[in-house]
Amino acid sequence: KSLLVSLPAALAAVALACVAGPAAAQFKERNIRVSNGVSKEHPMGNGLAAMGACTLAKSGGKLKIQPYWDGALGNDLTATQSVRTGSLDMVLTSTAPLTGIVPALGVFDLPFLFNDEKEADQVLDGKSGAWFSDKLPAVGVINLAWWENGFRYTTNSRRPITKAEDFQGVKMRVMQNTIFIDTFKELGSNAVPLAFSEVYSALETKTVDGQENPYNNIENMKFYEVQKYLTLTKHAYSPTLVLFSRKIWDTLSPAEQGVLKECAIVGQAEQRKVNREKSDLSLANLKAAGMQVNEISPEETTRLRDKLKVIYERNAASIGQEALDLVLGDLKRIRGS
Ligand code: TF8
Repeated sequence: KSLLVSLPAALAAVALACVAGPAAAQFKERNIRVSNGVSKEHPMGNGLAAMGACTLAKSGGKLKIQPYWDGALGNDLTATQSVRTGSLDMVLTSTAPLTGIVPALGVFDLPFLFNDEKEADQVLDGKSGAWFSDKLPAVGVINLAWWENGFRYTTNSRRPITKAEDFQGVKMRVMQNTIFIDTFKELGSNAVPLAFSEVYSALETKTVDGQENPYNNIENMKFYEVQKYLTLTKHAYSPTLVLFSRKIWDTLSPAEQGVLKECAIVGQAEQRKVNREKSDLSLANLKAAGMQVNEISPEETTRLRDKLKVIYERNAASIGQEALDLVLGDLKRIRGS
């Protein structure tokens, strides 16, 4: 009896789906909530706007992206934990705060790993990047694409940093990451791990003297208001993960999953483009805001690189030889050396 009753209903649903086109059957009305640690003016906003326009267009207006800013839904690590439990759909986060969950990601925190964005894109968008993304479903997240936080530069309120020794005694805020702590301790600074949302007040109250971040973040968070010196160390490159909750992902239709992956790549192109265009503009704005900016000479950079080679050896075990060999092997091939 029940089968007889439900059969016409099922047929009607199928008929409706056919009449309403694929969108009706394969896309439900969804509002994807995305956590960001930065403010909406940051290029992450451009990436999410492009991604959202794409998901709306490809889902008949049903798949919406809804960004949250300024760490309103948590910092990189706590928001990622919410994504893992399925209480939050998505987070844009640096890899560094996640090395407690996936130690292999620590390879990206090694000082002076990448020389430029081209190398970073080739490694992240190639088989190495895929290898890291493939490790993430096991910890409850899907990496939809690699976006860009960017190359990191050093600010402080004490003195111009022109050589390795100038770090000595400087209290440097670092991300909550053992390799960044190790690196800045090796330089003689007192490394203080803090979540991104706590950095401005720690600088303002002189709890720490300095921090390091891409220009876009230094400007976006107005660190120039509480930091006098900016040194163009370019000492590390932070990738951004676009993490989707696996618990929620597994409830999506193949069409919804496909659109999210496709549109995250559309967002990647826009976010990297704007991130890089704005990076030069941010540096100019930081100078205009009164920061005293200095380069590090090539000789000094070589001294820094040599001094920090020990970080690779000391952290190889925690990163894992396979991750190290993958990325360093990729770079050898890319550089032809
Ligand atoms: C840091 C990171 C953060 C980014 C951002 C929240 O210094 O660079 O700014 O992960 O997305 O904590």
